[in-house]
Amino acid sequence: MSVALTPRLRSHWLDEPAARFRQDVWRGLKLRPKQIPSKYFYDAAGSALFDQITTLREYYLTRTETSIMRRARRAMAAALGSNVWLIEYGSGSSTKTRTLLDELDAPAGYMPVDISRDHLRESAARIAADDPGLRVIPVCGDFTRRLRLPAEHKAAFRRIVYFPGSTLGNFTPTEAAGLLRRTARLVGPGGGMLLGLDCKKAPAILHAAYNDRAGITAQFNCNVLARINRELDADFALNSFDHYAFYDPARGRIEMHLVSSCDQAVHVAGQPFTFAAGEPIRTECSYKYGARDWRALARKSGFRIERVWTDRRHWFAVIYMTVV
Ligand code: AVJ
Repeated sequence: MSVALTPRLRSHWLDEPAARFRQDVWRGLKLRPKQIPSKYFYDAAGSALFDQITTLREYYLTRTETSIMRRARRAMAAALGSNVWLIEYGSGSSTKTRTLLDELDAPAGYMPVDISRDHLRESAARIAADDPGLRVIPVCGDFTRRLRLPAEHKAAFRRIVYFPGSTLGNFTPTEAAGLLRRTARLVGPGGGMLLGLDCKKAPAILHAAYNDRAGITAQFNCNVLARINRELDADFALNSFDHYAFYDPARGRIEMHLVSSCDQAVHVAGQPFTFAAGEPIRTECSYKYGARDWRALARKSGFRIERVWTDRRHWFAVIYMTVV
């Protein structure tokens, strides 16, 4: 379905049916360990909590990436070239994007793709209002699946997928390679990808970033249960699940869990699920990348790395790659 907001701002809502959410939760709670896909964090409340996380002292990711974007925006714009169509995955509130869009030479258009509809609508409208010459086509959809994007970008000289925020970290290495291969096919020869990745670093720093003292990350984690209660007619007792997040240096990933504090039964859309005291639900994996990791990933998926921008401490990297 397309909704005309303004002639320049034609939105596409490729929403998943509510049945898919229920199916994913049922399926995940039957796995051992139990799991809930992390993309379901981002309802309105979850997106607001995530925005709050990005301002936390311990959560260095967003701040670091934003400063890399500010410092390197000229070089990035020069590398990307003129008349590009920018497609953004997981655009959220699009603050970093504006830094880039402002610097690009005569961009052909901007297509933000996000699963969180209200967030997307607001940020797309803001960008369109700020830049009256720019075509903005927001697409509400799930880029973890095969997406059929509206065709407008095909008219552009060059397509660039911007995937900031280390959101790729939520994919397993196999899934990440699959997503990049599909992206390479989407942008085609001469197209490119600008990818923001959180780097491997001392486990204590990573640990702190997912265990903030104010407890916002814990709220963000628990919010997915509140969402399931509300949208899937479930009865999770929110205060009987505890936030637990840790870094596994062998796998190079943060894992977030919600751990049941007692033996209990929960119903989700009529289906019962039992939890033993101490049993976890894994709600997120967040992979961290070293140079070797992103080189291997690019090679596997048909990209050539053109440039890498990073901060002084090498805590975060923004990688520009083109299709070979
Ligand atoms: C949006 C996936 C990059 O993994 O750091 C923040 C989400 N989870 N705090 C991340 C998140 C817990 C975030 N990403």
